Amino acid sequence: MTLTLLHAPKSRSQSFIWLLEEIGQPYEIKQVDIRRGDGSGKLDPTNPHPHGKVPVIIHDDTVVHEQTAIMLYLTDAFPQAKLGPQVGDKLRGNYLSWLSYYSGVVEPAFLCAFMKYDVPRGTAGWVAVPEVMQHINKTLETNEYILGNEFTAVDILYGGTFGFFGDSGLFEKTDALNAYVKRCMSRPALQRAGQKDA
Ligand SMILES: N[C@@H](CCC(=O)N[C@@H](CS)C(=O)NCC(=O)O)C(=O)O
Repeated sequence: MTLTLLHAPKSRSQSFIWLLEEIGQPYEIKQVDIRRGDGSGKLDPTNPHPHGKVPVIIHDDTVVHEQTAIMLYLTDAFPQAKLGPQVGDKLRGNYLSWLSYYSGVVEPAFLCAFMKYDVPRGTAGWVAVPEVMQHINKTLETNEYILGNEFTAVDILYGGTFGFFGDSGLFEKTDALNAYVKRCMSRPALQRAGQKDA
Protein backbone atom coordinates (compact mmCIF):
# COMPACT_ATOMS: atom_id res chain seq x y z
CA MET A 1 0.00 0.00 0.00
CA THR A 2 1.30 3.46 -0.82
CA LEU A 3 -0.23 6.65 0.48
CA THR A 4 1.17 10.05 -0.47
CA LEU A 5 0.02 13.53 0.52
CA LEU A 6 0.86 16.32 -1.90
CA HIS A 7 1.56 19.19 0.42
CA ALA A 8 2.67 22.82 0.41
CA PRO A 9 3.73 24.49 3.68
CA LYS A 10 1.35 27.10 5.16
CA SER A 11 -1.64 25.83 3.22
CA ARG A 12 -4.79 23.75 3.64
CA SER A 13 -2.75 20.57 3.23
CA GLN A 14 -1.29 21.07 6.75
CA SER A 15 -4.50 19.72 8.24
CA PHE A 16 -4.12 16.56 6.17
CA ILE A 17 -0.80 15.76 7.84
CA TRP A 18 -2.83 15.96 11.06
CA LEU A 19 -5.49 13.63 9.59
CA LEU A 20 -2.86 11.14 8.42
CA GLU A 21 -1.25 11.17 11.86
CA GLU A 22 -4.67 10.45 13.40
CA ILE A 23 -5.16 7.56 10.95
CA GLY A 24 -1.81 6.03 11.88
CA GLN A 25 -1.02 4.24 8.59
CA PRO A 26 2.33 4.72 6.85
CA TYR A 27 2.34 7.66 4.45
CA GLU A 28 4.71 9.97 2.64
CA ILE A 29 4.62 13.71 2.19
CA LYS A 30 5.58 15.08 -1.23
CA GLN A 31 6.10 18.84 -1.28
CA VAL A 32 4.80 20.63 -4.37
CA ASP A 33 4.87 24.25 -5.41
CA ILE A 34 1.59 26.20 -5.55
CA ARG A 35 0.57 29.65 -6.73
CA ARG A 36 0.40 31.91 -3.67
CA GLY A 37 -1.82 34.91 -3.03
CA ASP A 38 1.22 37.23 -2.99
CA GLY A 39 2.17 36.22 -6.55
CA SER A 40 4.96 33.84 -5.53
CA GLY A 41 5.04 30.15 -6.43
CA LYS A 42 3.92 28.50 -9.64
CA LEU A 43 1.93 25.56 -10.95
CA ASP A 44 3.77 22.32 -10.28
CA PRO A 45 3.60 20.00 -13.30
CA THR A 46 3.87 16.95 -11.01
CA ASN A 47 0.63 17.85 -9.19
CA PRO A 48 -2.39 16.02 -10.72
CA HIS A 49 -4.90 18.48 -9.19
CA PRO A 50 -6.81 20.08 -12.11
CA HIS A 51 -5.90 23.57 -10.84
CA GLY A 52 -2.56 22.78 -9.22
CA LYS A 53 -3.93 23.08 -5.68
CA VAL A 54 -3.30 21.14 -2.48
CA PRO A 55 -4.20 18.93 -0.71
CA VAL A 56 -4.15 15.89 -3.00
CA ILE A 57 -3.68 12.31 -1.89
CA ILE A 58 -2.53 9.38 -3.97
CA HIS A 59 -3.52 6.01 -2.50
CA ASP A 60 -2.02 3.26 -4.66
CA ASP A 61 -3.48 4.25 -8.08
CA THR A 62 -6.28 6.44 -6.75
CA VAL A 63 -5.94 10.22 -6.83
CA VAL A 64 -8.30 12.30 -4.66
CA HIS A 65 -8.48 16.08 -4.47
CA GLU A 66 -10.74 18.50 -2.54
CA GLN A 67 -10.47 18.52 1.23
CA THR A 68 -13.81 17.01 2.11
CA ALA A 69 -13.55 14.28 -0.55
CA ILE A 70 -10.10 13.36 0.77
CA MET A 71 -11.43 13.24 4.30
CA LEU A 72 -14.31 10.97 3.37
CA TYR A 73 -12.09 8.78 1.21
CA LEU A 74 -9.48 8.26 3.93
CA THR A 75 -11.91 7.65 6.79
CA ASP A 76 -13.73 5.08 4.62
CA ALA A 77 -10.47 3.47 3.44
CA PHE A 78 -9.16 3.16 7.03
CA PRO A 79 -12.28 2.48 9.15
CA GLN A 80 -10.17 1.00 11.96
CA ALA A 81 -9.07 4.57 12.81
CA LYS A 82 -12.70 5.29 13.80
CA LEU A 83 -12.51 8.84 12.49
CA GLY A 84 -15.68 8.83 10.40
CA PRO A 85 -19.01 7.01 10.76
CA GLN A 86 -19.30 4.29 8.11
CA VAL A 87 -22.29 3.44 5.88
CA GLY A 88 -24.98 1.97 8.16
CA ASP A 89 -23.92 4.03 11.21
CA LYS A 90 -26.70 6.34 12.42
CA LEU A 91 -24.23 9.27 12.37
CA ARG A 92 -23.25 8.75 8.72
CA GLY A 93 -25.74 11.29 7.39
CA ASN A 94 -24.63 13.85 9.93
CA TYR A 95 -21.00 13.21 9.00
CA LEU A 96 -21.68 13.76 5.27
CA SER A 97 -23.70 16.89 6.06
CA TRP A 98 -20.91 18.48 8.10
CA LEU A 99 -18.31 17.58 5.46
CA SER A 100 -20.32 19.18 2.64
CA TYR A 101 -21.33 22.11 4.84
CA TYR A 102 -17.65 22.92 5.27
CA SER A 103 -16.84 23.16 1.56
CA GLY A 104 -20.22 24.48 0.41
CA VAL A 105 -21.05 26.93 3.19
CA VAL A 106 -18.25 27.56 5.71
CA GLU A 107 -15.39 28.26 3.28
CA PRO A 108 -17.46 30.54 0.99
CA ALA A 109 -18.89 32.36 4.02
CA PHE A 110 -15.44 33.05 5.45
CA LEU A 111 -14.05 34.07 2.08
CA CYS A 112 -16.90 36.57 1.64
CA ALA A 113 -16.24 37.98 5.12
CA PHE A 114 -12.52 38.24 4.42
CA MET A 115 -13.11 39.97 1.06
CA LYS A 116 -15.87 42.13 2.57
CA TYR A 117 -18.49 40.82 0.11
CA ASP A 118 -22.17 40.77 1.08
CA VAL A 119 -23.76 37.32 0.80
CA PRO A 120 -26.80 37.66 -1.50
CA ARG A 121 -29.59 36.12 0.58
CA GLY A 122 -31.65 33.52 -1.25
CA THR A 123 -29.25 33.41 -4.21
CA ALA A 124 -25.95 32.19 -2.84
CA GLY A 125 -25.75 28.61 -1.63
CA TRP A 126 -24.29 29.76 1.66
CA VAL A 127 -25.01 32.24 4.46
CA ALA A 128 -22.96 34.90 6.24
CA VAL A 129 -20.46 34.02 8.99
CA PRO A 130 -22.71 34.99 11.97
CA GLU A 131 -25.35 32.47 10.82
CA VAL A 132 -22.70 29.79 10.34
CA MET A 133 -21.30 30.46 13.81
CA GLN A 134 -24.77 30.36 15.34
CA HIS A 135 -25.20 26.82 13.96
CA ILE A 136 -21.76 25.76 15.17
CA ASN A 137 -22.13 27.26 18.64
CA LYS A 138 -25.56 25.67 19.05
CA THR A 139 -24.03 22.30 18.15
CA LEU A 140 -21.20 22.80 20.63
CA GLU A 141 -23.61 23.66 23.45
CA THR A 142 -24.58 20.00 23.66
CA ASN A 143 -21.65 18.24 21.96
CA GLU A 144 -17.99 18.10 22.90
CA TYR A 145 -17.19 17.61 19.23
CA ILE A 146 -19.10 18.35 16.04
CA LEU A 147 -20.73 14.92 15.71
CA GLY A 148 -21.21 14.21 19.41
CA ASN A 149 -18.81 13.34 22.18
CA GLU A 150 -16.19 11.59 20.03
CA PHE A 151 -13.50 13.30 17.96
CA THR A 152 -13.92 12.64 14.20
CA ALA A 153 -12.26 13.86 11.01
CA VAL A 154 -14.65 16.81 10.72
CA ASP A 155 -13.10 18.24 13.89
CA ILE A 156 -9.86 18.63 11.96
CA LEU A 157 -11.71 20.91 9.53
CA TYR A 158 -13.74 22.85 12.09
CA GLY A 159 -11.42 22.78 15.12
CA GLY A 160 -8.46 23.48 12.86
CA THR A 161 -10.10 26.44 11.14
CA PHE A 162 -11.23 28.07 14.39
CA GLY A 163 -7.91 27.28 16.06
CA PHE A 164 -5.64 28.51 13.27
CA PHE A 165 -7.75 31.60 12.44
CA GLY A 166 -8.84 32.47 15.99
CA ASP A 167 -7.24 35.92 15.79
CA SER A 168 -8.66 36.81 12.38
CA GLY A 169 -11.49 38.85 13.91
CA LEU A 170 -13.89 37.18 11.47
CA PHE A 171 -15.91 35.37 14.15
CA GLU A 172 -16.83 35.72 17.80
CA LYS A 173 -15.02 33.39 20.18
CA THR A 174 -17.62 32.05 22.59
CA ASP A 175 -16.76 29.98 25.67
CA ALA A 176 -18.11 26.84 23.97
CA LEU A 177 -16.02 27.51 20.87
CA ASN A 178 -12.85 28.21 22.88
CA ALA A 179 -13.28 24.99 24.86
CA TYR A 180 -13.84 23.02 21.64
CA VAL A 181 -10.76 24.50 19.96
CA LYS A 182 -8.68 23.69 23.03
CA ARG A 183 -9.83 20.05 22.93
CA CYS A 184 -8.98 19.77 19.22
CA MET A 185 -5.64 21.57 19.48
CA SER A 186 -4.46 19.28 22.28
CA ARG A 187 -4.54 16.16 20.07
CA PRO A 188 -1.13 14.42 20.12
CA ALA A 189 -1.51 13.76 16.37
CA LEU A 190 -1.58 17.52 15.76
CA GLN A 191 1.67 17.95 17.68
CA ARG A 192 3.27 15.16 15.60
CA ALA A 193 1.96 16.77 12.40
CA GLY A 194 3.55 20.09 13.38
CA GLN A 195 6.91 18.38 13.77
CA LYS A 196 6.61 16.70 10.35
CA ASP A 197 5.75 20.01 8.71
CA ALA A 198 8.57 21.93 10.42
N1 LIG B 1 -11.27 23.51 -3.11
C1 LIG B 1 -9.96 23.10 -2.69
C2 LIG B 1 -9.18 24.29 -2.20
C3 LIG B 1 -7.71 23.99 -2.10
C4 LIG B 1 -6.90 25.27 -2.14
O1 LIG B 1 -7.37 26.34 -2.57
N2 LIG B 1 -5.65 25.15 -1.74
C5 LIG B 1 -4.74 26.28 -1.82
C6 LIG B 1 -3.73 26.22 -0.68
S1 LIG B 1 -4.48 26.65 0.85
C7 LIG B 1 -3.94 26.17 -3.11
O2 LIG B 1 -3.49 25.09 -3.44
N3 LIG B 1 -3.76 27.29 -3.81
C8 LIG B 1 -2.98 27.32 -5.01
C9 LIG B 1 -3.75 27.90 -6.18
O3 LIG B 1 -4.85 28.41 -5.97
O4 LIG B 1 -3.25 27.81 -7.30
C10 LIG B 1 -10.08 22.04 -1.59
O5 LIG B 1 -11.08 22.05 -0.86
O6 LIG B 1 -9.19 21.19 -1.45
